[in-house]
Amino acid sequence: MEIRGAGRIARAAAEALKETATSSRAKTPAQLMIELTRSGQKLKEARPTAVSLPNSINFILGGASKGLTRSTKMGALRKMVIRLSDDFISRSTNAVSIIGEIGAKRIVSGDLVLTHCNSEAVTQILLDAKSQNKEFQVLVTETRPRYQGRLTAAILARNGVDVSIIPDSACRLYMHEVDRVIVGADAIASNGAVVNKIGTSMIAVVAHETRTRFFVAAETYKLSPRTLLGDLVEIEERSPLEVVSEKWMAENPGVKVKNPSFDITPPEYIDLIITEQGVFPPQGIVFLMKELYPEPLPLTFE
Ligand code: RI2
Repeated sequence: MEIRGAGRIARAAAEALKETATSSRAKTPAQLMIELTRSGQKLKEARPTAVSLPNSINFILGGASKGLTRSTKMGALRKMVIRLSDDFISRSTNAVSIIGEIGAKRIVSGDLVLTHCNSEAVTQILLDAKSQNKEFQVLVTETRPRYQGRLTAAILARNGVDVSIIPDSACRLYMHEVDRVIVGADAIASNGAVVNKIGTSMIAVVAHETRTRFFVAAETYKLSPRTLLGDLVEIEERSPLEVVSEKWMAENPGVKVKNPSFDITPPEYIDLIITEQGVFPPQGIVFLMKELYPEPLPLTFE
């Protein structure tokens, strides 16, 4: 949790593979590929829900194994992995900027926008809108149990945005005043369902009730191609100590504590998914997924 946000996690994984390639003592390209695959596997296990993580690793290692021939020398393989990692990182930061540009068009002066948790893509949209001199207000949920909403609120306030934090449970009370909700995504399934920080789906239901627009801002490496094969996105279950203290648990041994980190918002609660490739209704996301991941399944994702 020192590195949070699905985009940042993916870029950190790319940096880690670059580091493996640079510092490896492998003697042959085959040994280096084994080492990189092990690193990739370990990285993938770090956060099971954010699909940006395996997508980043598959982009780099898939690219390296495609470019590898019998005559490839160690130095060339190292360079290839470094180049692919840098390529992923720059595509990722570029995607966030494009999402900012596209998404800002949907913010108008006078808006009250609600967001949940801390998403780089959402923050970029709000900061772009602010830099276009649009005057709007933002409500940010606390995002229990780890309060990442405070990070979002602090960034927005530092940049002159009129922002208030509200308890997660106050969403329904304010929703009738909200013009649009914008949240990020950790994974998007082939049916357009969005996996994001716990509480997102509850906000979506409340927005649906008041006919408030509900947007998702996500780079395309948040699309989960495995869901085309019928796989489900695993929901990370985190420590109970994020919810209650060790002392409280010891004093109340009969109480179990559950702490899922993400939930799933079905496509019917989502108006638009804003990506760096354009805006899509959730029902159209499957076509984008097939275009971006055209290779025969399931070999690509092993
Ligand atoms: P960006 C975060 O998860 C939040 O759920 C956020 O909405 C999502 O990743 C996307 O964030 P966590 O890593 O990639 O804080 O837009 O558990 O920054």
